[in-house]
Amino acid sequence: MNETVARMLHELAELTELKEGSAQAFRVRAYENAARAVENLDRDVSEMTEKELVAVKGIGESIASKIREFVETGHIAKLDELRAEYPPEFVELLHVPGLGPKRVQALRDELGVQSVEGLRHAIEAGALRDLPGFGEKTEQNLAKAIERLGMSGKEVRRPIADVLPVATAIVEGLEGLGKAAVYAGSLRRFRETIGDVDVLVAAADHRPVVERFATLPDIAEVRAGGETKVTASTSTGLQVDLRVVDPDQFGAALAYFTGSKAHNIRMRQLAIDRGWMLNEYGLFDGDRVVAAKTEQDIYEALGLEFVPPPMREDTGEIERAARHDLPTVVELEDLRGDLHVHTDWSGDGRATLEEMLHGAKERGYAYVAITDHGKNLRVNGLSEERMLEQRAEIEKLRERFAPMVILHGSELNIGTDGSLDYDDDFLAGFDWCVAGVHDHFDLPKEQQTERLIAAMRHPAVRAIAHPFGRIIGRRPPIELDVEAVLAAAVETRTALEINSHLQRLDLPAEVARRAVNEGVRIIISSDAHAVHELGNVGYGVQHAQRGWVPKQAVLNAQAGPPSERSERWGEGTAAP
Ligand code: DGT
Ligand code: CA
Ligand code: CA
Repeated sequence: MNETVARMLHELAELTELKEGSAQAFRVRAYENAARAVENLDRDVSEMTEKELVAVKGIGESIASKIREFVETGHIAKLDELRAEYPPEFVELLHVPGLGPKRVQALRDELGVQSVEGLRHAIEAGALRDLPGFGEKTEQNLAKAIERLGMSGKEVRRPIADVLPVATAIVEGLEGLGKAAVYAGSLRRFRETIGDVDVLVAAADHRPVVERFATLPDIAEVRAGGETKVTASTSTGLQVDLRVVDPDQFGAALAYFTGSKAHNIRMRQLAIDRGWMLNEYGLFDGDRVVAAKTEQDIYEALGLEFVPPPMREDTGEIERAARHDLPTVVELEDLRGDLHVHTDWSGDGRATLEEMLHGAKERGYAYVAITDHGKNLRVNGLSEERMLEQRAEIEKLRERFAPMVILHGSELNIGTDGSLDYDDDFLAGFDWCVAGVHDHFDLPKEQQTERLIAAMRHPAVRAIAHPFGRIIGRRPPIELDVEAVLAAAVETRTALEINSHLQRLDLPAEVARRAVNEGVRIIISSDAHAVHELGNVGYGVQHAQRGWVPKQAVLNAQAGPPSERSERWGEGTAAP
């Protein structure tokens, strides 16, 4: 329940900002703080009284009563009111880089723009260049942003970070009504963007499932309903398809609705080659059921190795699975440490050093690197002095957390010329540093590439954090000569990160796949700023599977902490 409540509070913040602008900035902040507080609670809000809620730091009386309202009724009247005033297509305008509440309002009031698609038309008609506060340059920038992020067009896809929490809440709301409730489709394959959510429930009796589904807090409207198949949409306009299936046919339905369509077509052809038939009800030889109950049964009956869902895109996995030669992709249990973690020593961290170390220890890690921001990050970087203080603090904690090894490092900022935050002597004092681009995302390709490679050449830089700097659907990737970057990573033995933050998932999967083929080392990091975010590596792992990343290529899947510069990972063994 906490995640759902936090999501509602974030939405309240966003819509309040849209409506009131800076006049109500304190209220916006209050919603944001409360959302954070709820995310970090270790109790479920549904079990807390209003009084207990108010006692939580960051939650005031008015918000506590809204949380109780939501727990009791599944609605927040204030939120419903704001949603009616600002429909989801309109709110999406806020996510166009360069647009804020003020500009969005102006677009609506002056030009009648109601959606990103509407904005695109207005730009094409040249309507923005004479609008006060906009101008020709802004018009061009907005056009470019919309195009690069693929925000408009017939098929609207949403960033996975916006969809996964909703889908998870829906699936949780359906638990206990049958044998299993899961999401399938592109979400289970962990695509970066999602068209719609496909939910499957295995239950003999479909009625209670369909009834419960319609009452879930996230479901706003049921658009088309059959006995076992319902299409609905959420309060933010996301489509959700529900199917209730016979438990004996669950595996067949799961395989079918997980897709991808291209993967399914190949599977069905394999069945036909054997004189069988494959559909969402099972694998059949005439009337005889060959397999239906589990996905494993179906893959096995077709002579295939089981294919992890993120790999089901028909990019070679069928052939490899038929030869029983799929690469053994990294799994969550393989991770032995986390090499990119923040604390409240830099201003954006929300947990203390000790809390983060506890969290790492509880995950059973053999090692963890504390990598707070380098001093050039103006808002919250650490001076040399503070870094040394932190190092002394870590020294004191080492024994307590043994045998977990604590590395002291930093997330360095790569300057436009590839320079780093501290002088070489100081940098040499760290155990492990990652370095990332945090500004000047618009440099031309050549300069951006040189910048990254220059940083890789520095001996203190052991990995490049979130190499493309993208925020999925919000900020396009920086332009890089991928081939040159991968070659430099091999040459300098610098690892490339898969940042697990759901909005980043950076390296992109297709680049990760190329990287491991070249022998580049990968780290899968949480980039956690709070204890619960250490668990985000679960996302990073699924994303890595989409990039066919094998365990051996992952530096933090190795037993001990990285001590020296690592070998090219594939040396002496065949590439996956
Ligand atoms: P999305 O929603 O665009 O992000 O992507 P998916 O993959 O979730 O696509 P969706 O929701 O249209 O369909 C869910 C799954 O159902 C899809 O991955 C495979 C299966 N499916 C849908 N249409 C077809 C079809 O025409 N043929 C086959 N073989 N499978 C299909
Ligand atoms: Ca879908
Ligand atoms: Ca669908």
